[in-house]
Amino acid sequence: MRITLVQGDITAQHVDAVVNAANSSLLGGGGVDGAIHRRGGPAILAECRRLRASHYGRGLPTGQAVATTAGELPARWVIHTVGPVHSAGEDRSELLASCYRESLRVADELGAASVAFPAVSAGIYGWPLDDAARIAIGTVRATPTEVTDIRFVLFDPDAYAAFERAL
Ligand code: AR6
Repeated sequence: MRITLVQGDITAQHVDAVVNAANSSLLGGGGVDGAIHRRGGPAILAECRRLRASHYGRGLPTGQAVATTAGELPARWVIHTVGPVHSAGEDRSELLASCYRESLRVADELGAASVAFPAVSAGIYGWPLDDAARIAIGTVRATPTEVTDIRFVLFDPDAYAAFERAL
């Protein structure tokens, strides 16, 4: 498995699957989620709605992952995962680790060889960057998977620097 860091926009990545830092509703939001739905077009949301109606009536639980089409993105699939909101009073790092493990499990089910991850929970959900990066890199390294190309796509220089330190 090769892990690479890229500074840029995850929606532009030519990989088999891009991971979306979604919320439980699966119906879109800001940050990465907003960008993926904007650039991927309505097919993604349509499939998310079907998933809500069939399997996830109460929403996708935190720490889990599920795949849809990637619509008009260069990728084939979007793997939606729901990171935990950071809490100063409670250690939720196991849930954040679960996002990476479950996304890789779904990628294996799909047969995806290359996967791009954003810094899940490190934006609107308030996770401190260094901690988020350490959990992301540590979990991916420790997870057995058939995925051979893992790309962390960091939007800004601070996030890139945090992932570089963690790597
Ligand atoms: N490509 C790569 N990284 C990005 C992009 C992009 N296009 N846009 C933002 N980032 P966030 P979260 C970075 O907030 O913290 C949504 O409303 C961003 O700078 O997207 O898990 C969902 O619907 C940050 O480092 O995800 C949820 O409600 C990282 O991606 C909630 O936000 C994650 O930031 C999820 O919050």
